[in-house]
Amino acid sequence: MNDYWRKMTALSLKKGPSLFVCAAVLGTTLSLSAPAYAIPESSNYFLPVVNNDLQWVKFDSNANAGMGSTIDVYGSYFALDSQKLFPPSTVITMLTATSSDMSVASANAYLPNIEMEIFGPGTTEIRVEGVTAENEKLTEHFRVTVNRFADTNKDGIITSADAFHIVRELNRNSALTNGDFNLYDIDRDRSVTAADASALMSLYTGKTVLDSSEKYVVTLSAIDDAPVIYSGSLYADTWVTGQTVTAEYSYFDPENDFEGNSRFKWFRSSQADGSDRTEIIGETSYTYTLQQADINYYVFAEVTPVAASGDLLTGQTVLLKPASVVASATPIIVSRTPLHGSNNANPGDDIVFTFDRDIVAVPGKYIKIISMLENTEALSYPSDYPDHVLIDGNTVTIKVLSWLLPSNTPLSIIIEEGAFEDLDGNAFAGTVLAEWIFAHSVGI
Ligand SMILES: [Ca+2]
Ligand SMILES: [Ca+2]
Ligand SMILES: [Ca+2]
Repeated sequence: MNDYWRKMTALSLKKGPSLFVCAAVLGTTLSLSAPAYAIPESSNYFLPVVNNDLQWVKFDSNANAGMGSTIDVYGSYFALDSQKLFPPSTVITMLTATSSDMSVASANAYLPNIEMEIFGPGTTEIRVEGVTAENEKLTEHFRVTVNRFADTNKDGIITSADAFHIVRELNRNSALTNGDFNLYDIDRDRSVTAADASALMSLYTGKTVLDSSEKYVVTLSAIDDAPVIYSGSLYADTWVTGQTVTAEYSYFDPENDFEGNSRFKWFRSSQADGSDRTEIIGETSYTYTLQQADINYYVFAEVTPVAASGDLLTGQTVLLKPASVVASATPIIVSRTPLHGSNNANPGDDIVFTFDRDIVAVPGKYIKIISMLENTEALSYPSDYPDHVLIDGNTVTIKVLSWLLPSNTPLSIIIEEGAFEDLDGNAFAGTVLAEWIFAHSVGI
């Protein structure tokens, strides 16, 4: 049992629930990996494995200080800790790792670790995918480059040109990447000097026997990934008009590219799943204030993550769903008689309107009936005038009007703002001229 294996077991026991996942994964693949764990092979690559620019991984396999994942090496394998890749607050329930070129290296995941085995020269892309408890996928790509030892110019063969390459780079005083530094350090003394060019020449001409025939130099480097939105939701104190809805979410970028100007769109839909949603034009902030037009609709947001830096700035758009249909904060009229626009009302009929909730009349406010032809007030009652304005729960009935109203003109009903309020004191917004018009039948 080597250190890696011991560490994994301890981690699994500590974490409890993940033991299950870990055991399940191991159970299916142990037969393949077991020999490597049980009897560490001699390595086919030189230490250290170095990291050019992966943000979540330490400088090289010798490094212990700092924030990133250590590069744990054993035999021809090395392993990385995905807990250093994903945000600490994020619970990853499933982890997979794949390699684009299995002749270079394989990749496997044993939550929380990612394990690579080196096979041969070349470059492979490793894809790591973590699945959250909400089944959202967080993806990271990076590159594993395997160079033949001493192939400093990376043409696949070892010749005197590789020694000259080192000399040229020294003469230019080039700033070397971690990986190139490691590759040029032929005598493995952790510095790159003319002695490395000499050692390489000796190796090439056969003067020196160095255990190099099948050994490699391994370098990790970053591939940019687009940012991701996950754990998103819409928050509102209550889903009523006038309230502010906020798009809340987590943002992830494997290269730690900070969030730039992520984009927001808002929609309303008659369906709880948003299937028939139409865009609310002009709303592009991460917050949105619920409007009268949203009443009885569901309001959605689409968030498109945009990174401030990187090669892939824009990620996948995510739909955020509301907790509830939108209600009116204040009483609204849901039905009225006569209907708006009708031209055959019976002058003897009562005028009736019904609210979406129980209401009471507020003293000092008026209901006015306007004669549209002359634009004059045909009638005006206080809303708390029980002789003519009857209130029953959520219904208001204006009684006995036939001999008071002109029959030769369209009529419009104006209800003053605040003429009624619900039992919590939320005032009715009122109706304005022409919002509710009807006419009596001709000839009466
Ligand atoms: Ca990446
Ligand atoms: Ca050296
Ligand atoms: Ca990125």
